[in-house]
Amino acid sequence: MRGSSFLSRVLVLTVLVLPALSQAGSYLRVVSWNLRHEGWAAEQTYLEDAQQLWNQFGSGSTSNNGLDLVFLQEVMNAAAAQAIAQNLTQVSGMTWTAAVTPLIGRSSYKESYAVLYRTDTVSLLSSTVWSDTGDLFEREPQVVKVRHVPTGADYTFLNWHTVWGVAADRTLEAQAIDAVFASVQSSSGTDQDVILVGDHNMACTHASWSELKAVSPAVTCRLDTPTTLNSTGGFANAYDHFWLQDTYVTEFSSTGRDYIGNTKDYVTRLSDHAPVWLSLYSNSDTD
Ligand SMILES: [Ca+2]
Ligand SMILES: [Ca+2]
Ligand SMILES: [Ca+2]
Repeated sequence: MRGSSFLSRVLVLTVLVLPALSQAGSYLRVVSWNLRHEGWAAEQTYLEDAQQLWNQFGSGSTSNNGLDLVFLQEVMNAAAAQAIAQNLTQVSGMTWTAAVTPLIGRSSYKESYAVLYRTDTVSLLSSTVWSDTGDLFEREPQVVKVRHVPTGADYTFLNWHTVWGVAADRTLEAQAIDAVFASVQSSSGTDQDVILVGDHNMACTHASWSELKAVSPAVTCRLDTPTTLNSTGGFANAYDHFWLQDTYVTEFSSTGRDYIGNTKDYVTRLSDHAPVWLSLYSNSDTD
């Protein structure tokens, strides 16, 4: 009796102590994706969109399933984003929810942005739209503040779909986004981690980004790989990026283009952009 009582006390102590000792770090797994006029009649493959997101996170076919946070561009109505969140809940077995911006654009053609997140691993602190004084942007960015629940780390994302227009229009927007980045960065006394995501319609090696790169501390492009698909399923242009300040975003772990099983089928039915992924590792909220 005494022996088993001692043993059970040891077991109880072990169970109580282990969680306190573990202090495990955790990855926040992020995807950004231009879905191609999502919600229009030809673009309603919501279950397959959710399967692509959940099953193909990471650059290889054997990557582990799962992700936590998704930024979408070219959302044509709120119901489309909500439908993808519902299908993510079904595919993953975790609860997903969405926050969708109003439609944004200068003409009758407008798009929304959306953020989708797992409620068990991500707290949405705010979702707003940048106040575009002077109308510098066709689609001013969505500003999203989140907290990674397992570690408490906070991040601020700018979700942005740059104008298409002509090359000069894109250059003007690229040369204006540095002020948005710097303003959002300096407006928070508690979170330093600003990450610009989205479809930027220009390679990040283009000279038009020099002002963004010159923000202090320096902003660097952490993904430079072809992400758009031509009609035969070949990768074409490196338009989708993650921009961040290495000085602050020490949580950066890795990034890449999501694996796509059949690019011809994918470009025909799902999108002309691959999803791109970002992993952020933290133990706690540090800045
Ligand atoms: Ca932070
Ligand atoms: Ca940080
Ligand atoms: Ca689509």
